[in-house]
Amino acid sequence: MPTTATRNSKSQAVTTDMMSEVSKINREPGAYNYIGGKWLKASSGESFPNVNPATGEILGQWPSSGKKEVDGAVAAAKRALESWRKLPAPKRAEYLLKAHDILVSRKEDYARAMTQEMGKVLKETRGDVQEAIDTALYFTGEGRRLFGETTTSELADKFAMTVRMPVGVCALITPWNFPMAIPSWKVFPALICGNTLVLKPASYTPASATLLIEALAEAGVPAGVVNLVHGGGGVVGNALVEHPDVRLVSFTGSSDVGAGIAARCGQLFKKVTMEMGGKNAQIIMDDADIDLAVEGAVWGAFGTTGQRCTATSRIIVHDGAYKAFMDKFTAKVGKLRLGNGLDEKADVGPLVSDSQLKVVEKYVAIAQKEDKAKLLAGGRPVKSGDCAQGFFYEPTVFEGTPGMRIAQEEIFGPVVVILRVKSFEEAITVLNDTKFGLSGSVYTKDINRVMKAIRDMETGITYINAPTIGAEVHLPFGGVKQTGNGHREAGQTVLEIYTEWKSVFVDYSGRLQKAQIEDNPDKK
Ligand code: UN1
Repeated sequence: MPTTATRNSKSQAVTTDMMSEVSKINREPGAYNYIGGKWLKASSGESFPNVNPATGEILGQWPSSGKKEVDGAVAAAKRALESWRKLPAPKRAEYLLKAHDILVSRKEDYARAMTQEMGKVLKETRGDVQEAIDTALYFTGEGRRLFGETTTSELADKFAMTVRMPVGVCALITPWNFPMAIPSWKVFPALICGNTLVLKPASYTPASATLLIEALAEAGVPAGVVNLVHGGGGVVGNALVEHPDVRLVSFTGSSDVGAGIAARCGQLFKKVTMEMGGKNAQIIMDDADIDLAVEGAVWGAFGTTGQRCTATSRIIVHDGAYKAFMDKFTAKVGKLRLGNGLDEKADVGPLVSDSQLKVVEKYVAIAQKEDKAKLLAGGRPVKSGDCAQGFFYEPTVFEGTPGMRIAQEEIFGPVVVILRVKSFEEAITVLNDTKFGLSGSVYTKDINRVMKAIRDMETGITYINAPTIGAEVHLPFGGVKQTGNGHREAGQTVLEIYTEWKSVFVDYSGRLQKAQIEDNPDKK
């Protein structure tokens, strides 16, 4: 997942206040925190710029918040909790449905704004908004489910059931690569379950999260239920984690940051969910449909400029498919068009920032000097023509071996490594040879291999004849090993995150019955 990095501010060119074009809120300039139902600036008066990674333009100034804003937001969320948790879930769902309708009606405007601040191409930011729309609708429906269970009691005249309770005030810390979808995965289920929340979005993509929160504010969600605080992870994120009234922290981001948050939440006895790194692989067997596998590999590796936690960063090719696959794959990679994501002709946008570009440069240097991998395509930043001012890097392909650093460490950029194998068994072993376990894919027509892949891949998501990216919101999302800490977002499984179970016993015998101590009295 994305690393937290310092924003590059070398190219401080034209200022275009992008939010004034897309937002429907009439606000003071820079008042993008949403606390207790009010749009506010940071009390320090300080701000940070939002930079378009394709052009270097500054798109706006965002509040650099501190502990004061966090305290205000958590206090507002705590105050709002009493009435929000008691509002029947179908009523809570009505707000979600209104927010859904707003997102549908503004999808195109929001996607354009998101491409400007994040860089990925328009068809992908449209998909990002669509993922938020799908999530809103799915959890609207959940308002009339939120099922518990009824069961029998071991004692006579006693009824037993389970009910779901909200957890309380939730702190949601989200990344820049899916700047609306990932906040929506957390915000909508948290709300439908009766929690109140404070969202801290990545500082590379403050507008996308703000537009999502605007939709909820406009839908009439009561003041304090949803709060938004912008600023750095070191200040705002930490203050949220430390705050005694925050009961749950849900984090998506880099493994380094996640490990620190998880450890601290452990000490503080907070519920904590993590979604972090991936080193996802696509296997291409000798019986695969090669054209399909090529198309999938290009999309999986270079979609979102490789900046997905589900991105394909290793391609495991069987000897029998090697020549046919490699010829077509490298040819197709060479034809990918880099450009500003607003240009419908661009296939691949820039990296999100100069520091992310530097991470890619660092790994390409490691691949060549330390790993001694063979460079097959790309390998250079692009600093000319339409790409002159942005953070662009050529789609890059190496051939290497499983132990190399580029085959083990998450790069989060347009770099993929080819690993050649001799058998299906070896392919699965190589796929599993990583500390991560998010997503994996196999291209084959052999049903026995398909079933073995489903059984043996150590991943939270497995694709058959499809790339490693493309999860849908009604199925669990997350991974095994160091990708996470055992939770799953999306689908029904996310309810396990945003609710606590309560077991309820109703004794209608009119006398004291002692579980485990007395037998059913009728059988005495
Ligand atoms: C991510 O990579 O951080 O499955 C999220 C996918 C998208 C979500 C990706 N639906 O690729």
